[in-house]
Amino acid sequence: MRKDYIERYKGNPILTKYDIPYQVETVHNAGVVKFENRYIMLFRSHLRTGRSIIGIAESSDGFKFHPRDKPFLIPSSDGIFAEYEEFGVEDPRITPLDGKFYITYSAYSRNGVRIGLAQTTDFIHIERVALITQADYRNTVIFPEKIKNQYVRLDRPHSDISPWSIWISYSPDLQYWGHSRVVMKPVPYHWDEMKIGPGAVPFRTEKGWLSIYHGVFPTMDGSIYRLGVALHDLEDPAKILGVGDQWILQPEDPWEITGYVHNVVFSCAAVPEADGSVKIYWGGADTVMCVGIARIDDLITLCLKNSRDPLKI
Ligand code: BMA
Repeated sequence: MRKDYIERYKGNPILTKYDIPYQVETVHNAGVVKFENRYIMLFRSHLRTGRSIIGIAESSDGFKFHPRDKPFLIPSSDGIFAEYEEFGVEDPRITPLDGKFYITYSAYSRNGVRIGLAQTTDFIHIERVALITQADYRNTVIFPEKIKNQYVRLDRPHSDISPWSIWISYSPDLQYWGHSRVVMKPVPYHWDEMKIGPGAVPFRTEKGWLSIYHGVFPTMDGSIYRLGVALHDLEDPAKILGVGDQWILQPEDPWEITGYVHNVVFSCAAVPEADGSVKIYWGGADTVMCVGIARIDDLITLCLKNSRDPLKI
């Protein structure tokens, strides 16, 4: 029998460029978090320059979002951040932690792509904290709790030798990161064989941290971006308890198959709910925002009962 792990919301796409009160060409790859009984979405938009900025929208139910009149984060015009955000800011992820919200984003410049960290307490004011990687990193998610008194993140460095894989690092202060090691690699001739990267900010379950990641498969018609799921040990997230051996979402709706970049579903956010479900948000074809619902237990079962080796290639 056919099994879909994610039930797509019937009203997809939930946010597009036509909803935004200023001129943008896409609305995609958004971070979403709950804040004061609302859902806040920080979404990426391409401008006609080809460079990206980050906008903000709010919702009472997690499905119908209302964008604000102005963008939330645009490339800095000040100091070190200006130097490294010159070509745009992309793919925000939001981590609730220490009574604040930390936002990681890709900062593009003539020096490559690296990760910026910003913080807010109210989603009105935003303050940049630091640039937390060197060049050639994307897809950085910070865990929403300190673990053994350390901040923990997953990220995805680029490499000429190894297929692009998911790594873990630790920090005492969110600025200086180390003790890095690889935790998960793509599998040859598998749906994620070309590269993988962290997607949504991991969330706590009874069985472990659930992490929605993206995996890419190369075809004669370009790459296909899909979503998978992995379960990390609660006390030692470098240890992966299981990786689901199949994707949980692939491009199927017309706005996922066709758009700015075709055949892409790309997630930066998952919001767990009290009823055992999780809302998973993704960008369709780098053009629109979509949402779907999964049962957390189903995702855990997939990781534990139908698993593959996280590191064997
Ligand atoms: C990745 C990033 C994402 C994008 C994806 C598909 O390399 O640029 O922001 O969604 O490609 O184009």
